[in-house]
This record gives sequence, C-alpha cells and structure tokens, in this order.
Amino acid sequence: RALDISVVGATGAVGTALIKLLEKSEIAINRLRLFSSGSGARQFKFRDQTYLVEALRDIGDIADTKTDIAFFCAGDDVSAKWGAPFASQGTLVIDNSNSFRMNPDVPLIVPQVNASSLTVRPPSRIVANPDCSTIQLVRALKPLIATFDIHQIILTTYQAASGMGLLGCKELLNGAQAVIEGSAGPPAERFPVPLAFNVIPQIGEISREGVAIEERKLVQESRKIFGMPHLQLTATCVRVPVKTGHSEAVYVEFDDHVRLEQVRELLANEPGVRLYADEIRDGYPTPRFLGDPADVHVGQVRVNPENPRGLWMWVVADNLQVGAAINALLIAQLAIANNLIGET
Ligand code: 11C
Repeated sequence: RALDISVVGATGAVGTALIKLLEKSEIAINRLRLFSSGSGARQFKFRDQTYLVEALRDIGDIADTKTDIAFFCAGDDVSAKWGAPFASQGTLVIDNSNSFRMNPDVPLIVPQVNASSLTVRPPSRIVANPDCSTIQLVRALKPLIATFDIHQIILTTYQAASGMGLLGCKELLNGAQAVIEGSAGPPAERFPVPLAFNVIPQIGEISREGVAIEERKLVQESRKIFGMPHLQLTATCVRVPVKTGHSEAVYVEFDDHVRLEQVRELLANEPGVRLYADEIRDGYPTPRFLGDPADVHVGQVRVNPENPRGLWMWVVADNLQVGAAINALLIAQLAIANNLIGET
C-alpha cells in the first residue's frame, strides 16, 4: 500500500538529499509531510505535487503527526524533543541524529552490515541511522571483520564541512573567499576555528579524557553495529576544508599475517564497495572527484611493510548520501520489506 511519510528537517542538507532520493525511489507514497525546525513556509515539488513545509512549532495536537514513517534529519535537539512524541503515535521514526543511537531499545542499522538487527518492530519505534563517519567505516570493514580476527583498528578521519550542514558549507566558502581577497575573514561559528585553508583536529566537544564526541561515536557505534562490545578501535577526527565527502585512513591490525590478495578480493566482492585495485593504474578515491555517491570507495589497500599483520586502506564516501540520506532510505526499505510499518 502507499505510505504516509514525513521528513523532519526538510530544508537542511540531509533533508533535501533525502527528499530527492524518496522522489526517485520505488516507495509508493500516499501523503508527504515536510517539517522544519525553522519558520517553514518553503515549498517543494515532489512527484508533480507541491508541498508546503510546516513549522514544527505550529504542531498543535501530536496525534496529527501520525504517518507510517518519519525521517528525522534536523539534528540532536530536534530529535531529542520530537522523536519520541512522533514515535508514540505509531510512526516508525528513522532518526539521523545522535540522540538515540546507544539506547538499547533503538536498533542502530547499516542495512549492508547488520540488517539482521531489524527483523522485529523496535519497542521504541525508533531506528537510528549511525554517524556518517561510522557508516562508511563499517561498510568497508564488514568483509574483513567477517573473515579475520582483528587485533585493533586505528583511524584518522578527514571530514568535510557539510557534516555541519548547509551553514558549515557556507562558512567554509565565505571564509575561503575572504582569505583569497586578502582579509582575515569572519570569525568561526560552526567550527572551533576558521576552516578555510585550515585543518582542525576537533569534531564535537572534547571530554575530560581528551576524546572528541565524533571520536567516541565512531568507537561506540561500530561496536554496537558489529555486536562486538570489545572491538579495539581508536580514532582521531579531523575537519578539513572539503565541501562534501569524508575520507578515512584506516589501519587494521589482524591477529595473524594478512594476505593482500585475499583482502583485495574480499573488498572487490563486497556489494556497494568500489575497490580501486591498483594505485598506479586505477588511482585512488578523493572526495571532490568521487564516483557513484551510493558506493563506499576504497583505495590504497596495502600491507604495512614493517608488520605483516597490519593493513592500511583509504576509505572515502559521500557523507550526505552514503553517510545519511541513502542509509536512511535503505533502513526504510528494510523496515517495509520486514513488515515493520503500520498498526500490526
Ligand atoms: C560531522 N559526523 O561530520 C558529523 C555530522 O551525529 O549524525 C553528523 C552528526 C551526527 O560533522
């Protein structure tokens, strides 16, 4: 049957990407509702109809929000305030924020990796979409974790400005323009210091132990998705002046010697992973010149010459697509296929 669907955060970077994907998807949609945490009042054309964006603050009766699925793409505060009330109406909430990911009643899903964790209706009626850096990491690691015993994983991320939404992109572009024109540029607002022509080793607040929120998310979310609470993983997360596309330098240390050809074969056969097999002939992925935005792009796969148990790889993906909108849509399709939508 055709579904009623809402998108909360419809005017943001992920919301607009998701609306485009929904429009092209095979999901039959009866009614679309678009909400914004701002003033609303914008219009979207969707499958030949025009929809007006409604302001969340104008919701009178929460029962009026009931749809089959609500995608939340408006950030932590909006999800924390509205996610549970929407879910309490029987709506399946697919939440893109950090508000519910570690809640034991909320499955944290990357359909290519742990679809088996979404076979029954979650008691909370909320399913969480992981952080963008986690999604591309676990999709590249999946065939390796399924095949080998892992000693530890150490990674550094190189994350794009659009991880901070449209305002993050705007701040980068305005800052770059100002520097080119010879001025110091505006003070940083979305980032800890100006990002243009710079590199910032901090994403999110830093704890007393010195770990930034983004670094903690990568560890906790990967452990939950793989169902491996003791997986040894540590990360340094860095913001770079790239508009879209997160990159990760990932070092995997196995328990035993690793054979490069076997790893390459596993990655090449992993659906949704595009392996750049040979750096000299095939090159390597870079965020600005990425191919299919639905793929996780992996290059520079090489064994550490100093340690035959160690392997490096370079993992790049579109943080708004693979890292958010596409994963949310795949979660919806999985929930629909598993009959988790509706009253029964
Ligand atoms: C960034 N990964 O690149 C963050 C954005 O918890 O979904 C995603 C925030 C989240 O800034």
